[in-house]
Amino acid sequence: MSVTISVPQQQLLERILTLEIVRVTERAAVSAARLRGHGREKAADQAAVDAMRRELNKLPIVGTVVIGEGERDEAPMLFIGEKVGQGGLAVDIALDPLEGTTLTAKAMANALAVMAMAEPGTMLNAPDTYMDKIAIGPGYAEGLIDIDAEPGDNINALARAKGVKPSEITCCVMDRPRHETLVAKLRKAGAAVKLITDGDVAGIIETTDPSTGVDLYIGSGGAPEGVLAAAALRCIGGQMQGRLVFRNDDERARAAKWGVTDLNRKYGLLELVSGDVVFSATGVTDGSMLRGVHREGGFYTTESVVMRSATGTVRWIKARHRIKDA
Ligand code: VTB
Repeated sequence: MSVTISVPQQQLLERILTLEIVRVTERAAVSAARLRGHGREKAADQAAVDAMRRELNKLPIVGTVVIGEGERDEAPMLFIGEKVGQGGLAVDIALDPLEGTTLTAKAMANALAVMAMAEPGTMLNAPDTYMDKIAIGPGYAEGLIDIDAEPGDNINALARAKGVKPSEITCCVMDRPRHETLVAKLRKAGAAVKLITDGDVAGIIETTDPSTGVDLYIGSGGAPEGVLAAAALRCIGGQMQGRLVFRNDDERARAAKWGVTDLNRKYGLLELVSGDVVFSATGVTDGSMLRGVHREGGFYTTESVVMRSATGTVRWIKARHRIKDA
């Protein structure tokens, strides 16, 4: 049931939700972590989906999944359009209960449980296609990098802005044959390239954290993941651009169904996520920014990051959960 609430109450609820949403990603992470290293992508994803849905349904929200596990006919749960929550604040939800199913199945670094909640109608309804993405962390002049510029020009601009040589710039790129030319161009410009097998939400967030050593993210990955990463950057700062990539008419039709009219549009950060947003991620496997789930004595420990765009507050939350309750 939806209730009408006044603006101050709405803000209060949004603040409360900032801490509530971490429970959702924590639970998803703990559930998926039980299947780390077992080679069962689907089972790990399902465990995360079930847990996330259970927790979402406890929140005081009227939530609509706008980025989820897929369309209703292909995803029994957390499908696009699914309503979740107990009733309360109306929010749109973008989620990836297990970002990095393969990373989890192989017990490799950087698998996350991820979710964002935003004002209704303010996140791009990204179809399940690829998206070309480019991102850097905060503190640079707006427009320093551009998805349409030559990779070498972006490297030079970033190196100049940082006051370093291009050889001191590190780019994160997904290790895919489709990126061969891109990687060659980045290296020709003198940059170092850190190749990742999966998980570009983490790859993009890494650009915001100097301790990761990643300065620029570039390349194509999932469009839904692009919106989730944009939600994080809206909170933590940074720049990002994206453009949907269509491989066939079926994908173009999907885009049309979600209201995308200009198929070649270049989306800026504020067009990917325009409204106030809260974002939460919990580590499933150990990663560059978040430790994964560990078993210590009678507890599971989790590490999460929760952020809010309205204030730019970023919280790292370590928690322990009694195993018998988890
Ligand atoms: C992308 C990326 C994700 O899977 O969707 C990728 O955005 C799939 O890409 O972070 P390929 O089709 O090239 O394998 C992830 O890496 C993990 O879900």
